[in-house]
Amino acid sequence: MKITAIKVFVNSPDRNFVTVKIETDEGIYGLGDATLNGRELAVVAYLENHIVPCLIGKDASQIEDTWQYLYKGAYWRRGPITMTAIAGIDMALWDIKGKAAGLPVYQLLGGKSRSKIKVYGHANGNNVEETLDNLGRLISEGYQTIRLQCAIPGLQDSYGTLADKKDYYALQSSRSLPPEQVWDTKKYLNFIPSLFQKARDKYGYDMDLTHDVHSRLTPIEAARLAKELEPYKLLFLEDAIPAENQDDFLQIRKHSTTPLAVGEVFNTIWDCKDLITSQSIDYLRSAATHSGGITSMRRQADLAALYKVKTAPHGPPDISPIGHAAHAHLNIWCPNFGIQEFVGFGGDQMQKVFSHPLSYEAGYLHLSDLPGLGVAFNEDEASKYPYMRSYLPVSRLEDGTLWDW
Ligand code: KDG
Ligand code: MG
Repeated sequence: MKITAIKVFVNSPDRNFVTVKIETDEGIYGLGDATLNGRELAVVAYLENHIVPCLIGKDASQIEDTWQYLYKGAYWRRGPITMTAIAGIDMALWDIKGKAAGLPVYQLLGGKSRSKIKVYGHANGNNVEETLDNLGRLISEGYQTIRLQCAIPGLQDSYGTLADKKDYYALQSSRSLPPEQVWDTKKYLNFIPSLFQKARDKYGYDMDLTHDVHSRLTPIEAARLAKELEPYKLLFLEDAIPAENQDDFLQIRKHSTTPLAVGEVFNTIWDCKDLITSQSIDYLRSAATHSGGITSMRRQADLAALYKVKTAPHGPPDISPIGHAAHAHLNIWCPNFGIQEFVGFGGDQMQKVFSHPLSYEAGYLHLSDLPGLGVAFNEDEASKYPYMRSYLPVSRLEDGTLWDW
């Protein structure tokens, strides 16, 4: 089966998505997600100028060889632009293989390890009361695991809160230049443990809780937070520090038994290799879309399994329904799957552009048995929503120093 054309779409139904469509001489086509929030057009250019010309006429069934060709063959390995572009191609090839076989992708991975996919939802608020109300609402919707974020008193626009936006799909997509937010570590560290204490006081210990630090602490500050959160028994503390120095996670470990999760900005197995083999993390949060696709995620999951690390794929709104479907197939298969982040299926525009194989019920996602990844992409509908320039925010300390957002 030969690749005859590769089309790259960049559209903005509710928010920007980059969609790869690979067509073959047998009439089967595959879809992949190559969305990199805030840097979408760099991936489009990489795909159109550097990848597409090399793949026309190639055998669409050679997924592994194509992955190696694009990874090793570039000489310039790794990085978010390259690995997101590779992910778009890789997912589309898995989609084609599934459709050609008449099987869902999870069957090609080895079949099901479970019947449904446990998810965690997000409870946010502009104050403690609002966050706890949202936590109560999610519990009543069946969620058994919930991420808690709250605006930090004295800091406007704290990460994870919705501010005046109606949902997550409307967040983080500023049409102007990057918005600037103010960060203060002392205010944050003095506040977060009390949020968790109030959550446990009000709702008890039956549900699991998580929290996303978004990489803003130093190792010793993160150790302090992890230690102070111990009484509230988190499922995990996410991105307590940046993972540029993988050894830094051992600092946190030395001081606390709060489980640690990291990985949403990882691009390859090399970004998590030392974290896994030193057993300094508990959950790996790489995303198929940013981490080289299904081929690469499967390898990361297998390495993690050897060291009792579970997978918890990144599931933000800036991954398209194709990327979420790729996670669902991986999650259903993966023996060491932990939990999937889930913030809903998006708004009306998205629902018209993409149809997906997932449904939510009482804390779990269910995956249909459609062949391939099971996603359809409506090109005519997508063309109604052209790309719109969009940036993630940046953070500064109160004196103006640029900080990690
Ligand atoms: O594009 C950045 C977002 O995907 C990220 O901020 C979301 O941290 C995030 C999460 O855990 O979902
Ligand atoms: Mg995160």
